[in-house]
Amino acid sequence: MLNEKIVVLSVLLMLVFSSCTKKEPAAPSAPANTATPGNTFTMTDTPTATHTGTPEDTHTATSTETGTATATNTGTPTETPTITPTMTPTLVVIVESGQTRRWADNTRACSCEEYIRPSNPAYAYSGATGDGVYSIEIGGDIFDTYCDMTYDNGGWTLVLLNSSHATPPQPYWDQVVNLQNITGDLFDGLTAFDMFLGVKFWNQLGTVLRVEAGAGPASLSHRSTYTFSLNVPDHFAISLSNENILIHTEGTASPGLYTYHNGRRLTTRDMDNDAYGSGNCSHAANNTAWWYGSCWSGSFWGSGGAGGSQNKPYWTGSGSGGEYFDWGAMWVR
Ligand SMILES: [Ca+2]
Ligand SMILES: [Ca+2]
Repeated sequence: MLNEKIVVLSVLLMLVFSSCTKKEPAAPSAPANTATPGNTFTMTDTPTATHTGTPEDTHTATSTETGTATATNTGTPTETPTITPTMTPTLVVIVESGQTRRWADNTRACSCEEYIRPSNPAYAYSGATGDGVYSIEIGGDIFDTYCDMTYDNGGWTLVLLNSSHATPPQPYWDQVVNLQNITGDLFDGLTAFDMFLGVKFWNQLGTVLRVEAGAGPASLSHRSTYTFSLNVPDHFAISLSNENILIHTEGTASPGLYTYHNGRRLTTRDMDNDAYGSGNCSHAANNTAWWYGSCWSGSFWGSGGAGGSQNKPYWTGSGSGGEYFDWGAMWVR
């Protein structure tokens, strides 16, 4: 019974409280904004920017483009080319003055080789060319001598000559070293004088010695060439090598100058540098200067006019058995 009362009471209580707490939602109010969707609005802003900081930016631009540009010109060129004329320089040639030759500007070459093949391109072997007497200047010393401008391309300077038409020079040491020792007439052809050019000049004229002998310059029996030099501090001792026999029509091919006198020192009447222990070989050969040994076999002065030998150029030997000729010469190139 009690339980039934509680249930009833609970139902009543539930009904009472339920009726006072139930609340209906308020009706929605009309929206304040009545804009219709679909309208277009344009907003106009005025942006304001404030830049602060240090405006010292550094910008680096890098280009890495490569390629080849090709252009082809077409049309008619209208430029007129400018032609610069090539000037032909006036070369200094050879002139003959008196009985000798020199350069037209009054200077002189230092050898016959320098005349025919001048190292200075301003000079030319032209004008009064050919075989004959030329003026040579070496270290301020001037002398006239023959140039052979014909044989084997020319350029040969005469340094020693023994012609049968003159007596040999008899130079003292200073003379055979420094001077041009001449007897006879230098300007009357290659058979009219004897000459021993100062040996201090020989090395300046070239490195090849040409030795020849015969009845005359146009009728040779011998001709040979050598690589040569004179040893100045050793009394101008002569040094010959690389023999080349070019003409040999009789007798011995090699001259005594090469087979006997090569390497010997020069001796004069006042300077005994020979290998003869009993005196001066020059005194036995009429004071002629030569590269004496003890004493000679093939001196181009022969006896010099003394003793029993010929006063002529010897190719080899001495005395009556030697091979001698009327004419002998030495040239350097
Ligand atoms: Ca002579
Ligand atoms: Ca001696």
